[in-house]
Order: sequence, then structure tokens, then C-alpha cells
Amino acid sequence: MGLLEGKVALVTGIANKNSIAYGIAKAFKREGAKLVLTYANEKIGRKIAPIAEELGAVASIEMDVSSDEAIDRAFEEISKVVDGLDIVVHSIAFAPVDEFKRPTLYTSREGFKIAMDISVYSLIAITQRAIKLMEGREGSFLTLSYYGAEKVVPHYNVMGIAKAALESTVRYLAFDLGKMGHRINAISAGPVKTLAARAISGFHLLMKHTMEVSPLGRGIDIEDVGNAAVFLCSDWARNITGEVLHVDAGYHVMGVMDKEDNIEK
Ligand code: 0WD
Repeated sequence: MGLLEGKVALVTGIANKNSIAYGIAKAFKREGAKLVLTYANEKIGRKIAPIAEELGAVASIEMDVSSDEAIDRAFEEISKVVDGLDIVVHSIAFAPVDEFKRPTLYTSREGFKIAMDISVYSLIAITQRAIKLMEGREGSFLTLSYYGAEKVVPHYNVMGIAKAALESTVRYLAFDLGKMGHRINAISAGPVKTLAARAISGFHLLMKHTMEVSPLGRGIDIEDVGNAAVFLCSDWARNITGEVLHVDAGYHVMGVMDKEDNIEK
């Protein structure tokens, strides 16, 4: 029997088969979860229709998280296709591409607002609606973060600030949700080549560096994130909340990073 047998999972943020959310949805399906997908706009919706079919999703629904009305409409639809929700995956982030091209010092007010709104506030907005569909269940929420929340990663800029806020949001929401018996955690994933990652200058160097200096001497893939997500959203993790789990081949534990030390591998 699968670890998520009988559970209903809402998975946001699949843009294509490289998306981290796709790796998560695939692992959830393997473990027996029933899936509902949401996408940002019509164009992505058309692109992911075959993915929704492949995953046997109950429904695939448009939800642009920049608008409360759009989120309300999406949840109205979601409530029509499932009796309730056990799991919600928030795999959404955005900042205008210019913000990755200039130093953090010159972040624009508008770029800052957009990054925080789409990448952080959306988690709160989605959670507010989702808990209404979790009554009588022990719900589990999951979001995606990155090491740039903790340390300076050149070019990650305002998104690092947003991820720091996102990780803090996870802790504050854990406190509120705990009273209802629900949990919320984050996975801090190592670099994965996705559409969103392409916006970050020098991303390939970041991937190479991570592979060279991480204790395991390798990178990670969306399957790794999917498997960790299954654990965090399953009953095996029923006393884990407010946590940020690193799925990064151990990169975050390193202080001095000299690739020569890894040369034996
Ligand atoms: O190395 C990486 N790729 C890492 C990503 C390492 C660690 C964490 N992450 C995080 C990202 O910051 C994000 O929170 O994982 C999450 C998923 O990102 P991803 O899988 O790397 O990227 P992608 O496949 O592009 O999915 C992100 C999606 C958007 O795709 P595009 O490329 O169209 O921006 O976020 C969604 C959208 O589907 N998104 C929105 N969804 C609803 N409403 C919105 C919006 N307004 N804006 C973006």
C-alpha cells in the first residue's frame, strides 16, 4: 500500500516536466494520492494538459496567485471536484527578471513587492482557503525554498530575501495550523534546472559548484524532492511541522568549500 493511499493532494506550480512540482506530483501518484493540479494561466494550462492526464489528476484548474478573486474562484472549483483536501503543495515563486541582473542594492520597490507577493504571500492566501477543505482531517502543507534564504548566493538577490520570509512564514503558520491539527513544512532543494531557474544569471555555475563541494559530491533531481515530499506529507511525519528539510546532497552543512577536497570522488 502506498504511503499516501486515500489522501487528496492539491499540487500547484507544474509548468512542465522539469518543474519540481511535477517530481512531487509523480511521487504522490506512485504512493496512491488523488491529485488536483493548478496552473498560473491558460497558456501553461494547455501545456500541462497531457501531464494532468498522465498523472490521472481529478482536475486541472487555473489559479493565478496574484489575485485573491482568482484564488477564490479556483477553490470554488476545487471544492466541486473533491470532498476535501489532505495535502497542499505550494511550488510557486516569481520575481521580475531584471531583479536578478542587478545587485540586490538596486532592487526596485515594484520588484520587491512582486517577489514577496507571488513567492510568499501566496502561501498564506492559499492556506486560508485550503483549511476550509481540511475539516476533520490532519492536513499537511509543503512549500519550496532554497539555500539563498540562509546565506548570500550571488544573483539570487530579492528571491533570497523572499525565501527567508517564506521560511519564517512556515514557522508562523505552523503555530496557527497546529491548533487545527494541520502541519506545514518546507523543502530547501538544491539547484535543479527548471524554467524558473533559467532567470537566474550563472545558474549552471551554481549547479556545478554544488555538485563539486557537497558532501555527497553530486546534484539532486526532482525525484529526490518528490520522495522527501512524500515523507513530509505522509502520516510518518505527523509530528514534524515548521521544519525546513534540506534536499541538497548535504551542501548546506559545508563551511569551507574547496572543490579540491572532493577530488577523490
Ligand atoms: O533550482 C531550483 N529550480 C529550485 C527551485 C531550488 C530550490 C527551490 N526552488 C523553488 C522555486 O523557488 C519555486 O518556489 O521551487 C519552486 C518551484 O520552482 P521550479 O520548479 O524551479 O520552477 P518552475 O517549473 O518554473 O515552476 C514555478 C512556477 C511557475 O512557472 P513559470 O516558469 O511559468 O514562472 O510557479 C508558478 C508557475 O507555474 N507561478 C505561478 N503560479 C500561480 N500564479 C505564478 C502565479 N502568479 N507565478 C509563477
